[in-house]
Amino acid sequence: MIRKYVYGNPIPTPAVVQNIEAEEDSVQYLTELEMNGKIILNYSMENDDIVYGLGEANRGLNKRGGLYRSFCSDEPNQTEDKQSLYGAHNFIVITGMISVGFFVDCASEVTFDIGYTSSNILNITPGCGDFTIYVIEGRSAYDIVKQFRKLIGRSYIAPKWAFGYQQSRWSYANEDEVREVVKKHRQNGVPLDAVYLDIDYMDGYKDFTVSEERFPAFPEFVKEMREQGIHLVPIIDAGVKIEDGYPIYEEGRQYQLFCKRADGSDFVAGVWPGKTHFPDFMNSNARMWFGSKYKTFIDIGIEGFWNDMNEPAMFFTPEGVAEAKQYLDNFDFNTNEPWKFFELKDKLTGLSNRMKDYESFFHNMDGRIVRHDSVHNLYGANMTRAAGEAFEQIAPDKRFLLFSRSSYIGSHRWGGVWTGDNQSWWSHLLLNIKMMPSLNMCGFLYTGADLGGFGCNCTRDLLMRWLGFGIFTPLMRNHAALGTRKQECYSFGDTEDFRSIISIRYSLIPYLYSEYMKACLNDDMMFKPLSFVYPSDNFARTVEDQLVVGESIMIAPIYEQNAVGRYVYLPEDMLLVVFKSSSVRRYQIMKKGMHYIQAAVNEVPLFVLKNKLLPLCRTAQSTDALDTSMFEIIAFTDDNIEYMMYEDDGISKNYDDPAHYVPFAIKDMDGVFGAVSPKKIVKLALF
Ligand code: MIG
Repeated sequence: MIRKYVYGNPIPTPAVVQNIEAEEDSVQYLTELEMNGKIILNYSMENDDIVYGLGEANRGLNKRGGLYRSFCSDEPNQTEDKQSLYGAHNFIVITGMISVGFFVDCASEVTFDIGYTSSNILNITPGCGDFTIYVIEGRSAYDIVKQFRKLIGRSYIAPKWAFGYQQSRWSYANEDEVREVVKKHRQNGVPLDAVYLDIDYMDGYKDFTVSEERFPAFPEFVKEMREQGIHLVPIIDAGVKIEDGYPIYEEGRQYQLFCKRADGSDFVAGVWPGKTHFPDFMNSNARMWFGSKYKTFIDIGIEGFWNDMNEPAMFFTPEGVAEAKQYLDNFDFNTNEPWKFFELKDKLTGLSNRMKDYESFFHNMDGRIVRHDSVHNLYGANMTRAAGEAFEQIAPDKRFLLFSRSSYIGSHRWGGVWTGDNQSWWSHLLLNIKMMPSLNMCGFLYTGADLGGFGCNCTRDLLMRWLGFGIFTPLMRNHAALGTRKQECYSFGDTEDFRSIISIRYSLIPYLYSEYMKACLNDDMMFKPLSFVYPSDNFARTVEDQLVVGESIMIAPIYEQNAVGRYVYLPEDMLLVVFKSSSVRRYQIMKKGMHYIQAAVNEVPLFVLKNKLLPLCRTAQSTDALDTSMFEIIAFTDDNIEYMMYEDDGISKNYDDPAHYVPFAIKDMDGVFGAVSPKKIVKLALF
């Protein structure tokens, strides 16, 4: 049951697809308070209520005890105290004696004080008086999530090749560096499907251009890479360089498609290209115009993009610099107030992403002029939408890879997200694990983190453990920042262990892709907290570092340095499978309860659920080369069971064809259990 309540005159967002009549009476479950002219929606939590949600947010799976501010932010230093990351996903579910969900559809900032100020008090404070709130009742947290997912519509569906391993770095400087990356993977037998082009492929950081010097024959190069099973994925930044003669700048100016200052002039911010204008993604003409530019790359065979800097991130504005300069000019070095030093420092370090700058430019939302801060959280989402809608025009029957840094619920229908600038820290591997189900709750299914960590120098053991988790995430991309140690898996000496781990991924792709597709098509989650699958198990409710992935497996990733194993809680009997490589494994049936399991740094454990079946194919060097006519089956059962595998060509869009469902079954055939399927079953490991 979903009820809708409207406050003031909300700015439309793309979040919701169902038409629900607004209620006349006051909101259920929440008490309205007012402080400093703002409405606070207040809820009293029970001691053992769990609060799930908030998508891409910091801290645990249970969000209690924290203060979160939905305000899309370029936050490269994601320490535990940070309240805002790149997305604004205002959906939470409270579950305990009763379960209830709230979605605050609000284009400006929203804060969630979830027992931070007072342990049992939840306060939701929208930044303005104009918003819509949806109250969702259901039998359980999972039931509420499923209703919510129907409300916000079917998630974006990635092509199957995007389930391959992907390598990125800021930046591979030219053709030869990219060739080298591909060659080293292939030579070492490490599977690979994509290489990313970060900002330096462009000519002067100008969107939709390619540097002649670095990539002198780009269309031919794209082809050359495709012939080796590699997709090139270029980055697209939000800001458009101000440069006479650059067509995108000229057109944007001519047709008034950039964000404007109060005086009507185009707003200016300093980003990678130097001075830039921001396309007005809140405007449908601007979206159409910017979106059409992706065609330049699509025409030469590019099939995937990542959209960056779309919070939007700004290094500085001319106004900000002028203010700082004035402050410096007036600074009294003879001051006997030494704390003035900190003010001075803040003036300079605070030049980026200043609130004052976000309050100084305007959008033209198809006739309605709005100040940026009132729609801040929709900017990146509408950049994703611009690209997604353009792809539908350019090649209506084809899927593209698309993911964004900034997002809002609603943009999950046009693209995925990556979780931005994490660090090569063990704690960020754990954060990656905890974020996956939260992102799934909010509709973001094609998602993943920078494996190995973006900032800081990665180590061999960290990368290996991180990949040991990353082999399960739809986006499996190793990415690292400029200036950090090389992070490709051949950069740490012997590559054999990396080859083994990444090979496991490829043998899992038919299962992972199938579970991903079913989650997309049924508005479901691919990564679930244990409590969603074992709702009556009280201990399972408290487990945050084990996840159920699809219908057949539970994972318990190892995320501690030097660990040779970990404690795992089993809510029922399960089959432990420790992968040493895609084909070398050891098995152990384990009883419900707490266990210590061992898995060396080059091994990956997973658990097959009772009466479930896991299909594995033979590994390959790229998704193109996967042979899905033959399967090995691992099953944990003493009964007849079935698994429905979703399989399609991975690129076209006729998702609902029943021919895409391939049954696998374990059956009693004259007193002997065996596996049957239209596919060839080459091996059966039945427990
Ligand atoms: O200011 O394009 O999050 O993945 O490598 C940094 C360079 C801009 C931030 C992205 C990161 C990317 C980097 N970008």
